[in-house]
Amino acid sequence: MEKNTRLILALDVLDSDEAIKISEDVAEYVDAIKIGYPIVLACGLDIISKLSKLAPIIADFKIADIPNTNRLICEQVFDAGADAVIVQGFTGHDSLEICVNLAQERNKDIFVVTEMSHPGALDFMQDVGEDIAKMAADNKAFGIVAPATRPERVTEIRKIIGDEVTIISPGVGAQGGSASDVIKAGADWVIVGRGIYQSENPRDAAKAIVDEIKTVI
Ligand code: OMP
Repeated sequence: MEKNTRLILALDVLDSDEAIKISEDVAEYVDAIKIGYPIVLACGLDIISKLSKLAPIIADFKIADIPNTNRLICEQVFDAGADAVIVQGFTGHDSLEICVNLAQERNKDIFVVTEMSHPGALDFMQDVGEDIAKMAADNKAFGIVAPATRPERVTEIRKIIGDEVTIISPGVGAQGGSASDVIKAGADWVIVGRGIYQSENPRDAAKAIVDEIKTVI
C-alpha cells in the first residue's frame, strides 16, 4: 500500500451501486478502501473484486479465531481480491503468525487491532493494547489499527513498534477524532467512513481531509 494521500475510506454502505459511485468519486483522494461485514453481507464477496479496480482493498473482518480457521478465512479473502486483512490481536501469537505467513507468501498485508476507538475499548482492550502492538511488531505484521479518538495512545504505540510497522487510525470525524492530530501523533493513515460517505459531497469531504493532513506533514 503506497503512502500518498494518507486517507483510507471505510466503505460501510449496503448498496453496491452506491458503493461503486462513492469509490469512483473519491478514488483520487484515497490510498485504500476498507470494506467489512456490512457491505460484504449486503452485497456479497464479489464487491471486493469490483472495488479493487479503483483502489487497494483492506478487508476488515477483524478475524479472531484459532490459527487454522484464521488461515482458511484469510485464504478466501485474498482469493477474492483483497490486498490486506485486519485481524484481532487478542487471540495471541500463533493465530497472528499464520495470517502473516500466508500474507507474505501472497504478497499481501496484515493489520492487527490493538485497542479500539470506541469508549468500550477502555473496559478490557486498553490494558492489553501495548502487548498486542509488541506482538504485531515481533511477528512482522505490516501494520496495526490504533484509535484516532486517543492520539496519545497512538504516540505510545508508535514508541513500542518503531518505524517499521505502519499505523492506520480510525475514529476521525463521526467518532470525534481529528485527522491532523492523529497524523501528528504518529499514524501513517487515517480511516474515515461516515465523515465521507454520509456527506453531501463525498469527493469534497475526502479532499478536505487530505488537505488537512497536508498541513501537518
Ligand atoms: P466511521 O466512524 O464511520 O468513520 O468508521 C470507522 C471505521 O473504522 C468503521 O469501519 C469501523 O468498523 C472501523 N474501526 C473503528 O471505528 N474503530 C476501531 O478501533 C477499529 C476499526 C477498524 O478496524 O477498522
